Amino acid sequence: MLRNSVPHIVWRRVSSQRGIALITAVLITALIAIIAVAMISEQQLDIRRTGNVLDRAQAWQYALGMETIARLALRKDAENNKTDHRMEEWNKPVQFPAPDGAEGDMIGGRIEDLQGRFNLNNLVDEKGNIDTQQLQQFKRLLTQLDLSPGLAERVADWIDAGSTPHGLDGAEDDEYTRLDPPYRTGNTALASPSELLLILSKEEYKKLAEYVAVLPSRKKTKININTAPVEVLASLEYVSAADIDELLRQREKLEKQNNKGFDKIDEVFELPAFQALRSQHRDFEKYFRGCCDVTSHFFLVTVFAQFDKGELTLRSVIERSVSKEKKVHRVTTVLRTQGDY
Ligand SMILES: [Ca+2]
Ligand SMILES: [Ca+2]
Repeated sequence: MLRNSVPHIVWRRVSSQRGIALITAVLITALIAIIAVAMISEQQLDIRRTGNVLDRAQAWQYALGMETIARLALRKDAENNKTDHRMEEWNKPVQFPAPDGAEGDMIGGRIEDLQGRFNLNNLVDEKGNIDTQQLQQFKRLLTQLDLSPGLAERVADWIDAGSTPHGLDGAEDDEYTRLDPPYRTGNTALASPSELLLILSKEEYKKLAEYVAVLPSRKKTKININTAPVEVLASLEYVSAADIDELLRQREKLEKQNNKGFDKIDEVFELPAFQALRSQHRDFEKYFRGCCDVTSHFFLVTVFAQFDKGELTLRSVIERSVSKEKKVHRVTTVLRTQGDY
């Protein structure tokens, strides 16, 4: 009996060991499979991520290329003529399929004249003091847009060097440091109109944004009467709504019949309404010549680029200047942002 039972016990032990080995093998296989699946998923994510980064990099290069094309167009324009108006080539938006891109990949852009807008940095002079004439003009623009004229004082206080609130509606550090989170006024020129979000409400900013610019110029910049919208033109001093209507009618006539704008400021004074203004107000002509022009030096280039899953919007402020010898036109990018201008 004893002799016979020994192989049986050995066989049972061997059989149970084989069972454990089998389960272990199955477990290891399952584990390897899980790890392999996890590795493949991670790898696919990496490939996707890298693809997105490459698509975005490609879109960025396209956008920079478009910005360069815009700069060249602006330089060519300056070499060809001395005025800037809405019928010119640079004012036509462009859009075309991305070269070497897949279906749906595209690139587009447009150039806007920033001197058709009110320059917020004009509110303060080179010494850091508020320019009251510009402040009044900004108040009139705000009124045109159904916004409180008092906002002008808040913006001027943000830019001016002083720390005493201007007028009844001004605001300096005292007000902003009480906010949560607290912050302080810039007390210097604005770098972008989106800084207004620290001073105004979102709704106020949205209403105002397309009518204002922030130009990096030490000198007071002028408004281009060939490109400015009615709201900006109506913010000028002395003029009535009827005067601006007459100016705009003449501008439209020049655009439609002659494919151009005003060649000189003098042409405006030939309009009956402006002849009357000149005889009614002794300072009018000097004032108008001092703040209006028919040419521009600052432009906003907005580029949209889409390359597969990478897409972006690039906004660049371009300054166009002429060398002292008045021979070389310099066109430089002074600000580049992928957010709001
Ligand atoms: Ca031009
Ligand atoms: Ca201030």
